[in-house]
Amino acid sequence: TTTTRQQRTLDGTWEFTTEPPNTDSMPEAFPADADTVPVPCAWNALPEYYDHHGPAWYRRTFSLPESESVRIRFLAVSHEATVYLDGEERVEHSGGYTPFEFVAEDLAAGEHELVVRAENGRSETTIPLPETDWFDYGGITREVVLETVPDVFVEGFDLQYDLGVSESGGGSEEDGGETARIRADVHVANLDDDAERTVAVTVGETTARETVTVPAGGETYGLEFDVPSVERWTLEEPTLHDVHVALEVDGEVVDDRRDRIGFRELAVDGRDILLNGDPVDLRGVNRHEDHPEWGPAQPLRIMREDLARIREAGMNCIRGSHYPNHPRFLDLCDEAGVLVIEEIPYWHFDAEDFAREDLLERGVTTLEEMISRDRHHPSVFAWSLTNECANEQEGVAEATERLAETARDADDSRLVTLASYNEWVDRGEDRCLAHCDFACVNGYYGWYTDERVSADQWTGFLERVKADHEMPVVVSEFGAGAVEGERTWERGKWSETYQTEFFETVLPVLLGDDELAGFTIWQFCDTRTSRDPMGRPKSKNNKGIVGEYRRPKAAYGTVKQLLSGSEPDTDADT
Ligand code: ADA
Repeated sequence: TTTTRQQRTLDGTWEFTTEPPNTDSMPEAFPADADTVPVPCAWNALPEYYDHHGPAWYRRTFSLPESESVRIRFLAVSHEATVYLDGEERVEHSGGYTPFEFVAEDLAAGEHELVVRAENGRSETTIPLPETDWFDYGGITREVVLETVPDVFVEGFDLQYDLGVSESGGGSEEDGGETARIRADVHVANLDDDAERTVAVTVGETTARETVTVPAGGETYGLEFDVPSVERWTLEEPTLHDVHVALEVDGEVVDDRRDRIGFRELAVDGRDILLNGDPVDLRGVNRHEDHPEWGPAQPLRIMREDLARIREAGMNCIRGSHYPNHPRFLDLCDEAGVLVIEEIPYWHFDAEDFAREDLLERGVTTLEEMISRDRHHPSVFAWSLTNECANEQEGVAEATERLAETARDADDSRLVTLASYNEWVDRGEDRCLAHCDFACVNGYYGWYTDERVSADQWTGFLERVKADHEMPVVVSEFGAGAVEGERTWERGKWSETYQTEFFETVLPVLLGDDELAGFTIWQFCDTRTSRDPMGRPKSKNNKGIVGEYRRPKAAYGTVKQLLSGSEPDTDADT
């Protein structure tokens, strides 16, 4: 992310204790007999702390060779975090899936102490709420990055673009590529007095510069310029362009940040989701960040392997249920040409929850944090606001509208959606989808019903959804639980054989409906549920088409075969 700053991750061994003398403020002295745990890691993935819910304390030191200002960024701490540097509280954060940071000015040379209070207990004011069908892992679950910063530095930047227009009116595919009209908002921080800097933004081979006087405290600068001959990001050719934002003095780069971007356009038209102007058939899966060994703190190898298996099955889309995934996973999706729906953990909120102004404020903040972190990933094509909330209630619709406006204000280049549930969709009572560009609907016919799965249940459901919602429709969840290895002649509930029958019945209906914009299967792998096991064998949500260790279930082969037997009717990726 930078070429100029000294940067290191504070991964490795941290001291750890779940029994501090005082749970609300920093312990005077860290217990001498404190345990140690690895970072990043979820403590509930360790046998000793498998069931620990509540606060826990982390401590480590780091050294600076000379006096410097440092920026310390936490990619994720689950779920609430308070960070102390040398005994002084520096930052508090709520929400286990979005990053936060602080800058410590002019730290002295020598050793410094970092202490983190993490809390995975949930309450009526946390997002998610206490009850979810995924486990409330606690801890420093993603990397902690420490970097030195000069007095004047790039705090961040937001890039937006329009394709096909240039100031001279030129730019077309015939000319060998389109022109991208860039608008870069560069946020520059200044820890000292007014300072002159040249802000330089480079996209691909094109650089725009502006020399400015940055006032104390900082300022945001908007640069607009054209990049000629860009290639679009498509599913088949997911072209990425480097972005480099630098501050220069006398032509020398004194600070910088880097990222990547992909150029593509999203829209909806009738029942279609359009990628670069062409309808795209979404064929995807829901993926939780979970693994028996690591919980949500997944090594790169697992991310790569999951993505490979998903693509191998013929899928082009992932719903990051139900929270922002690790940004590295999104990087992999950018590179692979896989589309992603990103969601905030508004899971099963009822009307009372939506009525709480403090909770809604938190929801707005979480949504803004997710968009700010991920706005440059071309793979992310939709922001999802909620999952199976009380969408039939009026107050819920108003609050959902506020979330939708937040998403559109922050980023109008992507689509907005939410996942509704078959119950109120069936009754025609969903008041929230009206605020979206396309509908996601979760359906559990053939699972949470007494009847076995049948094609009729699904054709009827699709007809009802389409009759009520004049927009593209994605079936965002459907599936059946199967305990790995359970194969039975009678195809009973919880068997791999019933799960196979389920997909053999439902997938042809979904694939055969030309009006459907797509689907995402529930779910990729088996995952740990919350403490209340919801009557689920092994306290897992067993609807994975692969097991918790990613061994294929029979359904994986069935899905792969059904998807390979029918090509998507899209030319979006050509
Ligand atoms: C819901 C929910 C998922 C999961 C699923 C299930 O649709 O959105 O998180 O709990 O049901 O397996 O029942």
